[in-house]
Amino acid sequence: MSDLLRDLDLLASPRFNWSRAEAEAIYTAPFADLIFAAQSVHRQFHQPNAVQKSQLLSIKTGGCAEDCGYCNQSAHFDTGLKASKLMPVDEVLDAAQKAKEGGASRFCMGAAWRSLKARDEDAICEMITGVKDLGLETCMTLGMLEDGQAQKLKAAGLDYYNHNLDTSPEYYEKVITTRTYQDRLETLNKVRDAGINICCGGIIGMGESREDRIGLLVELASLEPHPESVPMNHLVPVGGTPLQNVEPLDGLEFVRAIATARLMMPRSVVRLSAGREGMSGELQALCFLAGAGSIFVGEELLTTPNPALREDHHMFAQLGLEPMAAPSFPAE
Ligand code: SAM
Ligand code: DTB
Ligand code: SF4
Repeated sequence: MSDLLRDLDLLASPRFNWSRAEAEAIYTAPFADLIFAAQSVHRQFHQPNAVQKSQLLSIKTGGCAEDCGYCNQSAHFDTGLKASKLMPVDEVLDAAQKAKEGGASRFCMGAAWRSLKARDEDAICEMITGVKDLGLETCMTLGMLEDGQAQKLKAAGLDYYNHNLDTSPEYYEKVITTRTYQDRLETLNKVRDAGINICCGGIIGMGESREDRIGLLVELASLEPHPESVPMNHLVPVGGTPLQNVEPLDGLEFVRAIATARLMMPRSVVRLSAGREGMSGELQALCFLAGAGSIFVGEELLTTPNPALREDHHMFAQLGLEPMAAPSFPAE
């Protein structure tokens, strides 16, 4: 067993100075050693049989100025998606109410924007306050933020801001050319400074190398403090995007990435995010064993399909999982 995996007490204290060699030693460990260590650390800080449920809504769909090579919503690619304007606040609140009735405890609203414009701030803040008043946690993902905008979102009641690093710095420029890694880090700093919880993760299965996956995990674990929420998305291949025909990834690579995230960021909630529609129940069970503590529920993610509620209900029953009422982030 790798020395790094042997000392479970050491692994339980958050570190922000992981080297790629250390991350690689964890990621490539014998599978049973990796899962044993991930489960052991998971059980110190998280409920082993509870999974938090979030629901997504695309509040502004398509026509995005960015060229993210995986995305259904970029105006640079012809994916056949119909673009629409920002949704009216009352429709967003109706959808949030339904998400709550379906068992979600957090409502995540996503806009296909490069950045949040001043003219949309008031409507976005009304959505946040309205969703919060329904008794749901709130999450927004709106692209880059200018100085002062994060404070406005916080004042409206925003709990989480999602802004992903997506992949390693080297692979990033092969997938996205219209913004930089540094742009992402700057927005994350603004969110952190405003006192909003950070939801930051990436996408696995975009044709990146194992080293890129490890590079992403090192970048995420270098954020200090660690992101409270770390979404691990499996690429949902979308016709018309540059990544539509990417070679499918072995499912165990995804499980290794989740387990390594769990071990490098022990107190964060690691989220089994996009891509569940293409996964077997067994693969999802391995992701939970590896330390995933949260999923998206509802038949749609932002623009692509997600398993039906009844399928997830069945999976929870099979695995003896309970929905987590209030997601937790253990104090340092
Ligand atoms: N426009 C904002 C941004 O990029 O930050 C917010 C919305 S964007 C759709 C949110 C995240 O969804 C992306 O950062 C990416 O990680 C994920 N995502 C988008 N398309 C995906 C796909 N086809 N498969 C997996 N994840 C995807
Ligand atoms: C995240 O990391 N995954 C979610 C959420 N943050 C916004 C989005 C997944 C999108 C999957 C592709 C789609 O449905 O358009
Ligand atoms: Fe736009 Fe976000 Fe899609 Fe990139 S991931 S094209 S920024 S909606």
